[in-house]
Amino acid sequence: MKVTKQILLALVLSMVVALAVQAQERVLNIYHWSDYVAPDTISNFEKQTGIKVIFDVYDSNEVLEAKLLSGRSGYDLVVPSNPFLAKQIKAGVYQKLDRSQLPDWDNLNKDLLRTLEVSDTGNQHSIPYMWGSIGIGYNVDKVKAVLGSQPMDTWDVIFKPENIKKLHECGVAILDSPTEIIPTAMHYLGLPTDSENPEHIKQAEALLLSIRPYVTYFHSSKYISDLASGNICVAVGYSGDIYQSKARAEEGKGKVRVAYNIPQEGAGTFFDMVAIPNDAKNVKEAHEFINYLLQPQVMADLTNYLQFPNANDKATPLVDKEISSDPGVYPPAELMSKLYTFADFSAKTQRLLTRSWTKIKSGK
Ligand code: N2P
Repeated sequence: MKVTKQILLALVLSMVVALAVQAQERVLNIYHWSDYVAPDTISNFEKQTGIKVIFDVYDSNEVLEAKLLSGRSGYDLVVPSNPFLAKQIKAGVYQKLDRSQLPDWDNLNKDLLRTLEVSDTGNQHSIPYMWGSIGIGYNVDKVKAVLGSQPMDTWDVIFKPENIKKLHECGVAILDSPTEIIPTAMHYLGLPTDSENPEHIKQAEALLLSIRPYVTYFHSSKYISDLASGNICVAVGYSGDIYQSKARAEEGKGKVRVAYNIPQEGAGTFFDMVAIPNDAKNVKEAHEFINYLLQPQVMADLTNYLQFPNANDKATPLVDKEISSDPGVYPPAELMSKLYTFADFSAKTQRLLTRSWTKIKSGK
């Protein structure tokens, strides 16, 4: 009898301790793009707040969307690109942000916020994280050896079979992203990039099929290291990711020289948006993280490391001059006017794009 009492007491005590620890430990589950934070972004937040961050990554909107629509994602914070955000808001995936928990909201650029209302009316569910373009990254020396004097600031490099055929010798990667690459092909053909006309999608598909034999692979993150190491010589990729590749190449003894161009015909831009799913468990912690992202120094550090522009006005003076004056990162007005955003396609068009993409990838 005595022993049982002692055991019972010990059990109760250990339960109390466990509960106390649990009550103390605040956590935040983030699902974010790969290669999209600076080395100390998360650890600094943890140090400042005592919140433990569980950080998982994806490299495509499609992967994130599948998780979100499957019901319980288990995440407190996610970062879709704006057309996907729009669709997911309509599907009821996100909760409204509580601005009273975001005292630094005013640091955001008001013009950009207005523009982003096309995806999120009143900016009620999201804040912009970073943005960028989809252009051409390349290995300066290898490409010159293969293409000679062919200029690299044009989509002809990719979409003219005679060019890409030569580049195939040293390796070509293209983003595995139907909603971004099919409109890029439509734009090259002079078609509206938000067209839902199946004929237009067919034409883009035909163009992509014509270059398919010369594409080494479709993938949305592998090209960063492959371009840096010289495994491939061209990548149609996200601007900042190509700059990260360039930085990695420079660290690796500087043998590979990587450059990035926004083609002069224009290019697509994406805006990645931070939002809180409806079923998030740690909503207060999610708001704390969003407000942390609104700090000018945090955002400037991110841009300085990742070389994606941000939407925080107060961060701009803190961005390295070398980066803010680079036309591939911050496009000058003339180039800016040729950039377009990707459309929020209807479910029907989305299905057409997915079907088309499967054909393109398999080359049939
Ligand atoms: C980070 C890529 C983020 C840009 N690796 C794509 N939206």
